[in-house]
This record gives sequence, structure tokens and C-alpha cells, in this order.
Amino acid sequence: MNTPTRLAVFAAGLAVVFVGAVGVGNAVGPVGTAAADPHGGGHSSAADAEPDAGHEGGHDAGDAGPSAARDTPVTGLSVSTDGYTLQLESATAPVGTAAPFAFTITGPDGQPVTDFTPEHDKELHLIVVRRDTTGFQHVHPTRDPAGRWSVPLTLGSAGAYKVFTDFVPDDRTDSLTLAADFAAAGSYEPQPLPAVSRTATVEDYTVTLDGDLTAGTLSELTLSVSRGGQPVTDLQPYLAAYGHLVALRAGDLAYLHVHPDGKPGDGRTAAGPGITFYADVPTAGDYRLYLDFQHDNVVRTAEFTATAGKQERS
Ligand SMILES: [Cu+2]
Repeated sequence: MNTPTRLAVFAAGLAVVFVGAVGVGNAVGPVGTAAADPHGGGHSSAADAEPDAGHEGGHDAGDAGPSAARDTPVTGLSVSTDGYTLQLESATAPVGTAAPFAFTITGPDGQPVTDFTPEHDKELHLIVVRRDTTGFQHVHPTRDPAGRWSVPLTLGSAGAYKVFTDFVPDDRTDSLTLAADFAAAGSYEPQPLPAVSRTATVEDYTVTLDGDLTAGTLSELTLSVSRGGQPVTDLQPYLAAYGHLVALRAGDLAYLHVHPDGKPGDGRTAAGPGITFYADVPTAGDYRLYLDFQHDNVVRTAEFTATAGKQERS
């Protein structure tokens, strides 16, 4: 879909939400009073202005909610939601050796799900991270016809881990994020959250972060990649984008939905140095950001700590 068409579709979606909010207001009173809030239009305009808001990730316009202050859903804290459940085959994993990490996603009928709508070239994205935000891995398991997923996983250290699965069952249009805990036995030395920083280095690359996270909005972030002081302008497409950004909330590792702005080959998205994203930020506070980007045929991850500010109410 081209941008004007998408904006038109999104506007139509907003209209439906607004009408729905009025209806709720009339029916139940205080719950719907947000629809009459004179600031309502101003608050929703932040989402309105973003060309990709609510599209790339398959969000429906209902995410904006009926309330005037945008109420970003918190995701990635539940092992089961909307009838879908993440079932790990084992709650433990070894350290220092590649071992198969296996699981199923069961659907509302209790059976393993076997029909998924690919998102960013994959049916399912798996994120593994230690509870202290270290040891991040973003991998892509393979599924057998019965719905069992597996991926070789090598953990670098012992500790309490969290795993996220991000996928779109084919009877839905929006992605689901289910999460579960597992543990790797051994001596565990938890690390403090690294300090807030706008630069990160990975091997001989430096990545800088521009833009600010703001609670309750789609926040625009641009991450710029340089190598040896020179901007990198030949990033390689990786999973249908020049970069993939995962953002986790410090404290509980809630999982933010992040949408890239543009995609390789769309005629407007450059292959670096900047990669732009819109992050759906639920609350103020600290977040850990992980950028996967590919250059010279290697995928690397740059990590940042960033603080989301409170939403300004004018
Ligand atoms: Cu992925």
C-alpha cells in the first residue's frame, strides 16, 4: 500500500475508534468521557502523524483506545493471552553448549498452532535475554509440521532468563508476544543496568541514538551506524529491514512493539547510516534497547539504555 492510501485507511480506523468511544460514552458515562476531552485530538495526533503508526506491526487502530491520553498496552509479561499459550519443553537450559531449545504455541483450541503469518520474513521471532538484560539473543527457530519449534541455543552464562516469542497467528492481524521464564544452573553474577548512553560500540562499529522515548506515544528513534568514524551507507537488508530494534522495560522486561520506518527497496529508505523506528512506549522509566543490523555479511547487536520521559499534557 502506498503512503496516502495507508494514511486514509488509518484515518478511517481512527474514525471508527472515535465513533466507538462516543458510543461507549453515551452508554456508560464516565468511561467514555475521554471522547469529549478537548485535548483528545491533540493526544491522538502524535500517532496520526506517524506514517507507519499501527501498520507495520499489524496493530489495529483499537490500540489507540477510546481514552484521550494514548494508553499503550504493556506486552511481553504473559505466558498466555487471548487463548494462545507458550509452552516450553524445559524450564532449564545448559550453559556454554549448543542445546536445542524447544517449545510449542498452543491456540484457543488447545492444539499446537501450525498456521502463522510471516512478519519480517519469519513466522516467529525468538528473543532470549537474561533477567538482568545481558546475554541478548534474537534467533529464528524452525517449526515442524506438528507445530513444535526448535532452535539451537548457546547460553553464555548461568542465570534467570526470559524468552519472548513474537508472532502473528493466521487468524489475527496483530502480533502476539508471549513470554516465559527459564533458568540456566550455575553461579550467577547479576549485572546492574548499564548507564544511560546515546552511543554504543560493537566491534569496530559505533551506533548513536537520536530521538527520545516518551511514555504513551509512538516515539521516533534514529540509530546511526558508523565504522572507524565513517558513516556506514551500505547496510544490508536483514529480515526485510535495515535494522531490527527490540526494547525491553527495565524492572520487568515488558516488551515494546517497535516498527521500522520504511523498508529496503521502497525507494525512500536509505541503507544507512540512519535507521528510523517508532517505538510504542507504555510508561516513563528506563528501557534497554537492542539494535540488530547487518553489514559485511555479519549481524551485530548494539545495546543502549534509554530513559522514557513522561508524556507532556498541554
Ligand atoms: Cu526475528
